[in-house]
Amino acid sequence: MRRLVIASNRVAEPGCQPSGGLAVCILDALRKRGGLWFGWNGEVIADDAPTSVTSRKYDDLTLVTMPLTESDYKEYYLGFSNAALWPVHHYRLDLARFTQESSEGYRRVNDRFAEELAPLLKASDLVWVHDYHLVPLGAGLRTRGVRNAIGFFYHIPFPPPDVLVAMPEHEWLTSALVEYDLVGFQTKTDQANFCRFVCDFMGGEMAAPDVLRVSGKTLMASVFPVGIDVDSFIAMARSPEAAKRIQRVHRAGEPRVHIIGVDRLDYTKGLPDRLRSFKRLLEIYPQNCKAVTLMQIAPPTREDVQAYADIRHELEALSGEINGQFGDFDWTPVRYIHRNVPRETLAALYRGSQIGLVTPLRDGMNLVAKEYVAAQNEDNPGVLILSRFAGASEDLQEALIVNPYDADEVAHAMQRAIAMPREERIERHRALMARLRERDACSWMEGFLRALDACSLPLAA
Ligand code: GDG
Repeated sequence: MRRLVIASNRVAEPGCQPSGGLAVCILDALRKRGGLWFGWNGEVIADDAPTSVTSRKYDDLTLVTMPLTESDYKEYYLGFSNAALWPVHHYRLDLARFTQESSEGYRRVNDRFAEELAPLLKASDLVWVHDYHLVPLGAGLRTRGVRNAIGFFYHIPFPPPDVLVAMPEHEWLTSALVEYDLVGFQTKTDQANFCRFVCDFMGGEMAAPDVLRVSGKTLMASVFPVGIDVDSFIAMARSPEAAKRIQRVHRAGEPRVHIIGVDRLDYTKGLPDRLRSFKRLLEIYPQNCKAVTLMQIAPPTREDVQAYADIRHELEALSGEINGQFGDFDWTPVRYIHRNVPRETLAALYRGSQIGLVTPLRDGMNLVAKEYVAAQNEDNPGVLILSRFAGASEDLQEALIVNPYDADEVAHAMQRAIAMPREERIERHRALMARLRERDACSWMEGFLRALDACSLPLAA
């Protein structure tokens, strides 16, 4: 079996409990195959400090990490990655900030990563690069003579060509992208946007389904929807500790219906729109007053980027407004928690909530939707309300699919979920669970690696 080399912006610590099914799966695969995980260690050091690489071995797994300097952090991470690429890829040109400085920082860090990673590679390694921070890493490895099969996975959406071309660096970025042997996407829409860009703007052509020919090269562009580690989530949600947590939240006299939202506090997640929809629920269906509570968990993220500070203020104002207008001494309509909550608590909160409200304005996949489904009691499951703009909606069609921009539509969906008979909830949940199992975290990983393996030259016997 070929050794697996993973490069991602951040590297998870094998000692600590990884925060997502994805990290668990990557670590698992790396341990099984033996492998190397390369990326930023999360540290930010002074500009004049040496940026040395640290290598640590855990049996067959090697973690190779390096810090970022203050300028790297500002220009590569906060700047180009999170204030330019992230909004553009989520169709938010209005929030994108392009500066010469940040694009240079992005090139510099990717170049440094390529310089450090290239000498660590063996000829037979499979190299898998993750996400928008590291688009040019593959091209950087190629210029350093690396001929291995290199794959790239886009965790976020790939925008339509008309949106992408508004980004000053789009030609450079896409010419780096086609240096990969395999580019993976979450959905057919993302894949189609990419293929359309390559054909209409780069003079490429579709040589076969999923196969592109451009600038004398051939590459695969395929769909691999990310999944979750279903069984570990079920186990967490069914544990006796989870049952105790649910009981604590559902104290006697508390509302009958609990709605839950869990999202990093990011403008792509549609949180203000979600609160406005909840407000509409209380206005259109006043019988829900004192009977329904929305718990929104929104841990802080990228707070040094202005757009994130703005969304926080908007959300605090909106939840205050709703609680002020509708709340009573014995009922708080919105419970807003701006903190990171332990994963086990999340699983319990999902299970104890009759509605999972997942309404991003644009999302690559959205794992919360899948976690909510996995955590439900199959004999009396809750209802998932899911935005049509989350990648997960391509698969999870048995959810109540909504347009998150239409507050009334989402309010009606909440009312429908509140009134939904148990048999219908069970039927929908069963179908959703089957899809979750069909496409879980490990099958995502294995599917991508199989396709990447097929791009490699045969191993010598
Ligand atoms: C990107 C793409 C794509 C959230 N709050 C807490 C917490 N979480 C966990 C959730 C879930 C994860 O974070 C969030 O995953 P999402 O998929 O919803 O969103 P992004 O972070 O934007 O991820 C996305 C994903 O990559 C994978 O490819 O699906 O579209 O944007 O697992 O449970 N976990 C804990 N405390 C919290 O407060 N412990």
